[in-house]
Amino acid sequence: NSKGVIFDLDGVIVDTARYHYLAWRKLANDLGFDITETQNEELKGVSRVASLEKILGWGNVSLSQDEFMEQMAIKNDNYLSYISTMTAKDILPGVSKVLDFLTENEIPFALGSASKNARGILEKINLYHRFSAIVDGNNVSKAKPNPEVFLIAAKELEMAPSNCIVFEDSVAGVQAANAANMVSIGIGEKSVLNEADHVFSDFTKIEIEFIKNLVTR
Ligand code: B16
Ligand code: MG
Repeated sequence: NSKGVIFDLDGVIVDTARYHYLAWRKLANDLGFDITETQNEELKGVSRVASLEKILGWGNVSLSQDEFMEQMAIKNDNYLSYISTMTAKDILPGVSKVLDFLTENEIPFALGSASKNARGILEKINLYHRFSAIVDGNNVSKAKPNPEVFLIAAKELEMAPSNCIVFEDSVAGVQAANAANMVSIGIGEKSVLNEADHVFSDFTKIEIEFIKNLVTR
């Protein structure tokens, strides 16, 4: 088979985006300001370091290098406590059906996430062993919208980038998939993800027939 599929994690397979938001919001509040849902869109798919830089800019707060590292650690601890009880039940509706179809048809799939917590989350939700390759925040040096994460995933799948299909919930991730010359499928709002080749509000809206057409083309 000549096609491969790459999944983002946060906001695509599980709804961890809202826990990232809660943890960042708590950090901002503790520093004396607030962040909005709209600002949060700009944090999706963005690395931990780049997220904190953006947030501090919004709040007009400057931190020493040590304080910066400390705030990142606090945010991550809070995030990890929010997701500590996560199980396979937290896999978003419609996702398992697509993974099962790919497995049954021997279409390899990879993870392409900005998160350094990706492997831990995949273990919690019992999907770790299902992926042919896992590329996460520990494996890349250039954050989305740079295509690096998806290009490494394609290489590990032994697929040409143009034969890869990417599922993404973030603007930065859709841009990364497009820059990698892959088919981009946005999961979320059409008005936000208008650069994607296709957009669905969630996986329950995706017919298996649609996936079949993409991977057998
Ligand atoms: P961590 P994804 C991204 O994951 C999240 O969308 C983003 O909000 C988060 O800041 C980033 O991972 C880094 O996560 O702090 O866990 O390393 O959407 O690319 O799967
Ligand atoms: Mg995401």
